[in-house]
Amino acid sequence: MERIIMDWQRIRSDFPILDQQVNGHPLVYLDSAASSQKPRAVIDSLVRFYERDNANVHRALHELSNRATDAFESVRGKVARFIGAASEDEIIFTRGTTEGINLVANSWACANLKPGDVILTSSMEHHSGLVPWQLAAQRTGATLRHIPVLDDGTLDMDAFEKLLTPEVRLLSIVHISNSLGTINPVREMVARAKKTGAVTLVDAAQSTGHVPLNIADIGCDFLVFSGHKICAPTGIGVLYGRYSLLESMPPWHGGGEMILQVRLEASTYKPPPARFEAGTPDIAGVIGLGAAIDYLQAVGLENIEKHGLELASRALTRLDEIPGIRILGPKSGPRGSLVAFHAEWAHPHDLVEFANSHGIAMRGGHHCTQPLMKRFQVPGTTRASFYLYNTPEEIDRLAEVLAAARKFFA
Ligand code: 7TS
Repeated sequence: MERIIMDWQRIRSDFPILDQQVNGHPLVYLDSAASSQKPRAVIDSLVRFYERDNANVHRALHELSNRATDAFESVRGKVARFIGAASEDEIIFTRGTTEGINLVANSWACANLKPGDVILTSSMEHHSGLVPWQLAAQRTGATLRHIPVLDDGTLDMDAFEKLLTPEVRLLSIVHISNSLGTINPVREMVARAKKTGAVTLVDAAQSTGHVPLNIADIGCDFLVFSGHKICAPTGIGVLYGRYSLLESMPPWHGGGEMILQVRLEASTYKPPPARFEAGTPDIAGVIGLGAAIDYLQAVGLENIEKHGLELASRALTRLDEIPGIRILGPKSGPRGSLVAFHAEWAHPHDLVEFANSHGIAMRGGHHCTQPLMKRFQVPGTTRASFYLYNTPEEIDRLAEVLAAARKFFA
């Protein structure tokens, strides 16, 4: 088989922001799990849109509005193909993962749940996979259950089997943990939950754009992700919903463009996806998302996945050599392209500041997963997260700076 050697340095040079010095050192950006950088192709798509085609969509028949509408709507199909959805009508544009989950919680959950019903999720969810369900449970009288996390950072699948009783109406599960790097077996979990009749939602914020994704393969009813984590602008995200479910759901936000007919007392609504997209959408964001998907697909999701795993494996090996560093999450096998750790000789915030003074960008703290920090009895962690523009040399630089930090703090 022909082996394709990817030129990751060339890919890196597609990202103008990376070519700079920070605190006198070349920037090493290791915070892509929080937000990714943008390639020139995405930045150019925004400039082009605002310089040539900018107008509101779906409203007018003038040339610019037609162009903007065509460009906007063409991305819906592109997203559907990108994630293997059956139809572009199953793609709803949101502000991001958080808004997608809140939409399902406010629309589907509030319309369908009642006292006695159970929402099953896990203890490794991002806060946006916990709080919307807490609010929905408070409003409907439903109960929350959480699948525990084992010491190795994987889900307790025996507990999952026990918690998955017929009362479970919804399973909401993160695909790749933003704090552990664990890849959860979402396909198996969804299949299992469907047997008991539960609706399923997958939080793919950390997996979309990092690994090949296919809705038909996962089999879930809902899937959410954020554009800004996959090289697209901030403020745009996607909720995938199975059409038959979307069709049965009431609107969440009311306003322009989601209606068929408005009377003073009551209104009728358009079918999905328009029903869930009230008001002027983030038109430029959608166009940037389309450019980001084109970019990622040109590099190839399999290549990006392999590169991410290579970087994470290198980081695991190099960090393991530094005394007093405890790595959270799986130590071997497949994992997301991030490594989070606790250094017994420094608080995460001090460590992140030290790294920053050497040009390295990381995140320190609870990463919006407070229950998980409690589970592992750490005040927070330091997290290095990678994407297609990172290189093995940057991992070595991270190890070098962490070794210097140990000398400095210890
Ligand atoms: N779910 C997961 C698994 C996430 O990692 C994040 C963001 C979200 C949901 C929320 O995404 P948003 O785009 O709506 O904010 N995670 C992180 C992070 O790890 N550091 O900053 C944001």
